[in-house]
Amino acid sequence: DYCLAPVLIYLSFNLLDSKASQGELGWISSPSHGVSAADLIHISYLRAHLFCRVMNSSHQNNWLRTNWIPRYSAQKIYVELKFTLRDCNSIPMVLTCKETFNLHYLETDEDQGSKFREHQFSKIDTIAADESFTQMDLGDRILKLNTEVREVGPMTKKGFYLAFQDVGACVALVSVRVYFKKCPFTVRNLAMFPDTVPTDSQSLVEVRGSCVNNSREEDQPKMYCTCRPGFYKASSGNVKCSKCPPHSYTHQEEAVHCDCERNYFRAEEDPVSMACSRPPSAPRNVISAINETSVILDWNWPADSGGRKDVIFNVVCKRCWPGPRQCEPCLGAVRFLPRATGLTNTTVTVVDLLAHTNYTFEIEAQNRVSSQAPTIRQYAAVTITTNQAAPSAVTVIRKDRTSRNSISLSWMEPERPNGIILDYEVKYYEKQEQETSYTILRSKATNVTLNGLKPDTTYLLQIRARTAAGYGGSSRKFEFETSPDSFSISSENSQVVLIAVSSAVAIILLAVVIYIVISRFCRYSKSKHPDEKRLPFGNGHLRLPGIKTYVDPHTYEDPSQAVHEFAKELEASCIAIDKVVGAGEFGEVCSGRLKLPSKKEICVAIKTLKAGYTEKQRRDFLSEASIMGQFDHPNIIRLEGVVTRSKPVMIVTEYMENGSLDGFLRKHDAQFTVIQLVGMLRGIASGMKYLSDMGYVHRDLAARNILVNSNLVCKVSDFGLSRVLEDDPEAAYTTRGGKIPIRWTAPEAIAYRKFTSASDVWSYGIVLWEVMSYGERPYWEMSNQDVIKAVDEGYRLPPPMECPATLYQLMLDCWQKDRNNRPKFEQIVSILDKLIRNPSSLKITASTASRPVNLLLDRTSTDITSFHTMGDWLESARTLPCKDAFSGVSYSSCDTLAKTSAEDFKKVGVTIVGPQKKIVSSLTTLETHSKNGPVPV
Ligand code: ACK
Repeated sequence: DYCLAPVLIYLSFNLLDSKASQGELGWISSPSHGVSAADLIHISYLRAHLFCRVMNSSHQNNWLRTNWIPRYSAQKIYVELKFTLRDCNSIPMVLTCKETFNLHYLETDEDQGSKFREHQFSKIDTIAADESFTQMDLGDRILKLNTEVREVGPMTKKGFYLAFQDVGACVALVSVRVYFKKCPFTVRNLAMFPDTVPTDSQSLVEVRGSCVNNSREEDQPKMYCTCRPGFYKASSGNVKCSKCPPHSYTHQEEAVHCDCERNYFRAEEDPVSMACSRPPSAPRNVISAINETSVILDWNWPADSGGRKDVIFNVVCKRCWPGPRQCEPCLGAVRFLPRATGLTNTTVTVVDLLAHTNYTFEIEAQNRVSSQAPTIRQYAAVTITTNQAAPSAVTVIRKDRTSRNSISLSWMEPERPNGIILDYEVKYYEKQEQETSYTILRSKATNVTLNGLKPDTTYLLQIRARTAAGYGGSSRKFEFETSPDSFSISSENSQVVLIAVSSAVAIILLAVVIYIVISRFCRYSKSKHPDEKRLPFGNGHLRLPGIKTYVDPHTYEDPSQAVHEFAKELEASCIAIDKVVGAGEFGEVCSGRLKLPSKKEICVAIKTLKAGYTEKQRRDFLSEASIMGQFDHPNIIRLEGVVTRSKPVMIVTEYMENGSLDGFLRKHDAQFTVIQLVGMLRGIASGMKYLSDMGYVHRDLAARNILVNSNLVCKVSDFGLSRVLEDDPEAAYTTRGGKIPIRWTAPEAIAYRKFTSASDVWSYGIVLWEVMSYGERPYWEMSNQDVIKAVDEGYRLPPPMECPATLYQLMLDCWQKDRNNRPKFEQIVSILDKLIRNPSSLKITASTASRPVNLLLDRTSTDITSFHTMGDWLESARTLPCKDAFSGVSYSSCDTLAKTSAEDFKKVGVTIVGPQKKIVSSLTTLETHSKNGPVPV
């Protein structure tokens, strides 16, 4: 038996850690208005005590005193301060400014409460900002983050206070940690070593030990109290030193944490066990898709995210002119959707840009340590030129009729309208008045009659058109005179009369010919079965007796015939366009009013086909109307009609005041009751049931394609054929060449384009998730490839925050790999109906996984993943009666689960809320496991 003499490790023992305290520290300040614990501020990610009275008076003497700190066995204590100190040069017009503050202490045998006398304190040191500070760029202010450690002692009394004296600096004290070091009692190799508190931290302390009973001493047992370089120990207790995490080091012994390597940092809330990280590199491959005066920017995740997952993007817009560095920040009118800063997705839409203007967008990547890094911005830039222009000038103006007091004019639409012409501005004045007084008239039509003119007077007139892009150029000045005679018909006008008469004759002849052709064709059509001119409905859908089936407009030889079969032709004069509400693939989407003869005026949305379209674009555009026109359901957007016989070509639908569901939910984050959300979801499911009954497969069901009206009724929209996906910015090309909105699409549809109502059910599950997370992007910033891979490997989106377990179960059911196991829309409607009737079934929430840091791949982030079998989980939850009751039970649907009330759980012995929730989560997960093998959720 013998004793070795190895090394013992110093551990540091905290006497005070301000950061560890969640609430108020209760420190006192003097004078009381100087600094107080209430002066807590939040700077970037930091919480700090602030004293900054540099503007107040030239003499400052502010104190902040800690509570009484018991000394225990400490002899030497260490005070570690983290603070930021404002650079005096950066503060204009200050009365007083220091870049230091003082650290004091006072030893006492007992707590003196709030009694504070500054002269009793002894100064430990003047604390100045370290040279090697890091900079945090907070807008225009530069604050410097410092860490300083001071050693005090040996101490003799039972406890002590620390105090911070500010004599006119601007300091934010971020944290105060007070600790001492000791090698705790240990038994090693048959020798016992007592608690050893060193009086001096510099040298190794020799610790003498004694042999345990029944062992023999050959040499006196000895150890050394130290902590090896490269290792650290963050907390007290009999645990080993840990190796410094990546990108950190310590050269000193007895380290309580490791310092970050150069250019690596720790965010304030990072644990010391976490690797040091650095700011991300710039985003990559920025691409822009310009649509008139809006642009969609898309980029790739930075090659290096700095070792962190909390990367966000900020977009800076600059308007530029030709020439070097001729850019200035965009004005406030430019809007970013969803926003310009703090983006977690790699895309943003910028709208309301000026037409024909150059812009540069800088996309910057940041993470939580970016603020500590030297101010080098990591960004990628893209320069674009918007391509929408205001309309060109009106060039052709005709005088139709003049009288003594009036004149009637008409003109032609500008050659390049560049959008829908909202109205024309007609400006006129007496020639001899030289524009000092003029009159302005607005006209929606291309003609106007100016009344109240003086007889026999010369007038000048200019016309300009207005679109969403603004006013076009003015026409040249047009001169005309009022006549002394009333109703004199000009020679031009007699030509017009002639042209009108001959046109009328031609139109009548044409109408007669068309009538004969159509009536023959109808007779021919009626002689055949209706289906003979249509293809059977796709996707193996069986025709249900008594239910209309959807007819694919592409099966018509002439698709415009389909439009006229399913959509009502409207007169353009019945439609008044009010404003542009959005941009579609084929042109603007406007709001307006439709007034049909002998009907009430209604609000409508008007989709327009922009000028310069090809025949194919016209067909594709109108195919949406051909599809929509076949549907008649309260949860499907209603088609009012189409305008195809005049330009612009338009599709007119009912107006949905709250726009798209995704944007609507984001705008009203957390503002609805679960019942309201379920009501919306029920509507969508009911609309989808109707579509699937008709044999129509939507293929692009997503919250962005659902519209919401003022009564919160949700309606399915965005119908079309191949173009649906071409149109959708979410759709991406797959390796097989098709364009698919990956995040919303079922695996079999991605893999081999198997689009069915069952794949629509998968998408419905994603919509369900979008609704319950108030418009969160499914799978967040994961790339499409990663989404495909993860879904294929069995990962599924976690439950949104506060999501009722029943709804999460429904999502999981919709995301069954085998499409035959997914519920039908009819079942979904009935499940949701039951939930609405029995709201208590919505009270049990699924495991509240807010956005997990590691997204889907973090198996440990949700408790429901940690148990391979329900038995495992129950074992761990120590709810044995419950285990007995549940083993062998399989919940196959939300339906059954909904009936499992809190009362039922009580019956089997689970009374506390936590495990109850866990059980629900585990069950929903295990159900998925049992069907598909082990599926981590
Ligand atoms: O989110 P939003 O306001 O709602 O922006 C889009 C935009 O047009 C482009 O699609 C809006 N929109 C489309 N159809 C309608 C409609 N029927 N009623 C109201 N807004 C609509 C949509």
